[in-house]
Amino acid sequence: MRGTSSFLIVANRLPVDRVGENEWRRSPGGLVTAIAPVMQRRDGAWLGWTGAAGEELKPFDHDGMHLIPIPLSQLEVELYYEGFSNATLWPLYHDVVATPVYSRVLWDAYRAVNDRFARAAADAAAPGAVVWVQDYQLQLVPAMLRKLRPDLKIGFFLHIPFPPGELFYQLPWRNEILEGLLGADLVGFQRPGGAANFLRLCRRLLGVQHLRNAIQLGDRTVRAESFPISVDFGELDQLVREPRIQQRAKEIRAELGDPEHVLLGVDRLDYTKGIGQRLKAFGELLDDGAIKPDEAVFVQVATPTRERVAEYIRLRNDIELRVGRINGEHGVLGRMPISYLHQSYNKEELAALYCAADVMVVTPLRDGMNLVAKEYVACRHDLRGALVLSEFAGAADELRQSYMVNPYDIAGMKRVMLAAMRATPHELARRMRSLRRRVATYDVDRWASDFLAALESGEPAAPRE
Ligand code: GDG
Repeated sequence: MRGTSSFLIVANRLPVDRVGENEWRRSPGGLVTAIAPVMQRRDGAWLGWTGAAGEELKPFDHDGMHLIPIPLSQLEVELYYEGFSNATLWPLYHDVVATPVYSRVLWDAYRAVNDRFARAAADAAAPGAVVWVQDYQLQLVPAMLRKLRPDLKIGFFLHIPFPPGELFYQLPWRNEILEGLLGADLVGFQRPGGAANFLRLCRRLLGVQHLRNAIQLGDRTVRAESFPISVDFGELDQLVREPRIQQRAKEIRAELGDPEHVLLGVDRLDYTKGIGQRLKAFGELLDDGAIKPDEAVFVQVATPTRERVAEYIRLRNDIELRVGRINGEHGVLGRMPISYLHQSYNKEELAALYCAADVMVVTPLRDGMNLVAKEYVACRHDLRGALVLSEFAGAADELRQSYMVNPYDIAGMKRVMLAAMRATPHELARRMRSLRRRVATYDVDRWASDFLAALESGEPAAPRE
């Protein structure tokens, strides 16, 4: 059977969220924004799960996109999604900052679900179609799909880091994962280091040689390259120029008691994000008297995520204990030094928060890219605001003019946070101007078009400055 779509995205989730019985809203996030126009131009389709277990839906159209739901049972959600994806691969690929779970039951479910995605893609794709598979939940799909449909052009992009051999070797199914990825014509990573790890592991574990970034497999060439993802700079830049957003930013500062310094963290509540480390550093600055409780407020938005996975339940308890201690020790009636919000916000409120923050604190222990850092930069046309950024975020490769920190070094983080708070407007503007130039040039559109151009031409991607 052959389908009719000449461009397919295959991702764990569909790019929509349910808002009513049968009503959908486009999910927030750059990936959809970047890809939607390509979908509309090329008669494209998007395959993915709706997010509800046990739901079987027919394909439907939304917002000019053709959506093909892939069903997952409750048990598959537990084994494939919460299990192998988020309790095995996620910690393994993020420096084992939590201990990965290795279980054959989880692996079997991962393989079965990948197979379902591959079959659905094989059915939907027109002859010679371009298929772009997304992320760590679907690493077996490229090879499974190639077996069913050798006529397709298959790309794969990994949104999270790809680990070095020292860590990847732990995985009992390490060869299967590499073979799965090698089904693609182009395997994309956030950083050059990810591509290098992948090529080296293919050589060591599978014995396939590479010449620069290319592996020759019979008559097929597989390329591995980096394509750092980005944000929709234009959209954010325009949004924050609206008076209602600026007004809201002022209100936020007033609601916080108009402190001299507003520090901000925005993350999914994930153990890779270094939330505990940054709060520890802030708490110690208060303990030391380096900052006075009425001088600074730290706003930490910690969006709920993966709430049924054991490590996330533990993390939430740890963070909330820490926040409680710091606020208990340094708060005064009606004024707390940390404003902790375990909630999700809409795009406008998030943009207003970015505008209200003097210091954006992004301190992951390991992160594929980190879009929050780039969003903050895109929101600061006023050239004020400092970005404190972990050297372990993919974004650190590009955002060289940020205040760089090692999140494991609490003393170093304290020093840099203070320096960011005390920087002169001139210094802030100098850094922010350079950061903005980078994010404006390499936005998410550029990411998608660079990847697709490299996939379709079979040529190496154009070098960046
Ligand atoms: C993975 C990789 C890589 C957060 N809270 C709210 C909200 N967000 C948005 C942010 C940002 C996105 O979620 C988070 O993206 P990150 O890049 O920071 O992190 P991950 O979720 O871990 O993403 C990462 C990314 O994939 C892309 O390849 O950069 O390294 O781990 O856009 O703004 N959005 C809204 N309300 C919230 O409360 N609307």
